[in-house]
Amino acid sequence: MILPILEFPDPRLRTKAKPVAVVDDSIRRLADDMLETMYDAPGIGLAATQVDQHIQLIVMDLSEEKNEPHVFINPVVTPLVEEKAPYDEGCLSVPGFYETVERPARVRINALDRDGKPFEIETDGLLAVCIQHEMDHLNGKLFVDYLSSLKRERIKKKLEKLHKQQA
Ligand code: QAP
Ligand code: CO
Repeated sequence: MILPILEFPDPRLRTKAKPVAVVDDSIRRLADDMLETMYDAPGIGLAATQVDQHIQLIVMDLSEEKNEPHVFINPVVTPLVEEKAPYDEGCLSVPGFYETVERPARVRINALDRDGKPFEIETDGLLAVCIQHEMDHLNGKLFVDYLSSLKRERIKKKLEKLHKQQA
């Protein structure tokens, strides 16, 4: 089932997600719906916050063929280096806007998979960027928060105008 995606500046995007207590079928069903929603968009990552579900759940697929779905439950992300790397980021909740954001270049990810089994990855590149971007969603933060207030306000006004036209 394709779920509606909240768009900036919707205040619900500022909600802090709660940990998943038990990885059961309802969580797996939500993860599957989020993957379907992400592929349909199309996007490479989606946090539960963006579909108005305020639990610590992220889905991602960075593969060319869009055949490598990944699920991260209760993720913890730890920077491994002080060095920061720039990346031109976008977001399904900020459609049509891309801006450069700098984040720690290498991170460790600890999370549960869709079976509730813990795993650990150390990574850099796009996976490091994407997991940090999605973790921010679970904490109510958006990539536009890293921009100047002038840039953020411009994006907000343009999206608000589009939302009014759609209403
Ligand atoms: C987050 O973003 C991300 O503006 C995932 O019109 C982005 O999937 C992590 C999208 C960049 C790392 C680097 C954005 C689709 C998709 C748009 C996405 C749009 C249509 C964004
Ligand atoms: Co996003």
